[in-house]
Amino acid sequence: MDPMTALTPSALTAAAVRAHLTTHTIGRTLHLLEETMSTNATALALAQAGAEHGTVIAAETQTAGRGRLGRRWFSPGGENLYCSVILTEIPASPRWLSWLPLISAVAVASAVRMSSGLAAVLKWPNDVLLNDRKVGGVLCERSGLSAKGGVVPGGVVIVGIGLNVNTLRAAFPEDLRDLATSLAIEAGRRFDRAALLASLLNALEARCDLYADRASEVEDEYRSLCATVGRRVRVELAGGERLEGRATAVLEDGTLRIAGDGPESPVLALHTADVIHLR
Ligand code: BT5
Repeated sequence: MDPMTALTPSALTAAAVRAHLTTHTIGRTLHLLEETMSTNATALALAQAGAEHGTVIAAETQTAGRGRLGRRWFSPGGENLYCSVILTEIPASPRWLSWLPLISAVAVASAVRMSSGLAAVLKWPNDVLLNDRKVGGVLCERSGLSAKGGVVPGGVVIVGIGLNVNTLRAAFPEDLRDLATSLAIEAGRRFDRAALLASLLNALEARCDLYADRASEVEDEYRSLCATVGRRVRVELAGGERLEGRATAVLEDGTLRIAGDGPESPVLALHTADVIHLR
């Protein structure tokens, strides 16, 4: 049988996800939607209405899936994972807040590795790559409001994860065809999305728990998965300015250190930026 058709794409069901879930909180309340504009927007609204820590919203398709900095996330129906995790109980420390997107990317890469055996790596800050193409992305959004409109410690953080699972090359829009990939494209077979979603949530809870006890272990796991360090990169800075140089380290606050080319060039620590890996 053709491995691409061996597993008929099936709808995500809560029962199928739960069968693989080993978490205590994340995903124990799970809302599966047929369609929404953005699971992050839905999750923010639910969080403000009092949804509990660990609640997960996943959708078969998004009509306005969002990326960082106002960009869009291509979200075709029935093939991939689009999910958002509501976190209300994370410490309000700057270290947690700046590392959470990176920790989440570690969880995605580790779930991909465990489920497929493919060597997922990270591009700073939180792109998940297979063979230099983007297979997943993370968008963390914060709101300082609790159900009653008061500020809660650390507020609410939504961890939004998009992972291309079964989309085939021809189904990507032309502008993404050379930049994006999916597990199916890389592995030559389809994947069970329910098992993958559970594995992703299991990995996220494990990393958050470990971060609470031994933060530097998870930070080092990020560094070991991050393919940006040591690479030559081009950076698009705010205001459209560009810099070329070498990424030398991910620092304690999660920023990326870049040494610009040439003796006069600056050494920068980037908080948010788009980094392009150069050959
Ligand atoms: C991200 O943004 O990578 C974060 C994406 C997070 C999406 C999830 S889906 C569930 C949750 N709900 C939401 O509404 N969002 C989250 P960024 O680093 O800005 O990357 C966006 C860029 O990636 C786009 O400008 C495209 O170039 C590219 N892109 C868009 N869709 C893609 C896809 N499906 N696969 C790979 N690359 C894509």
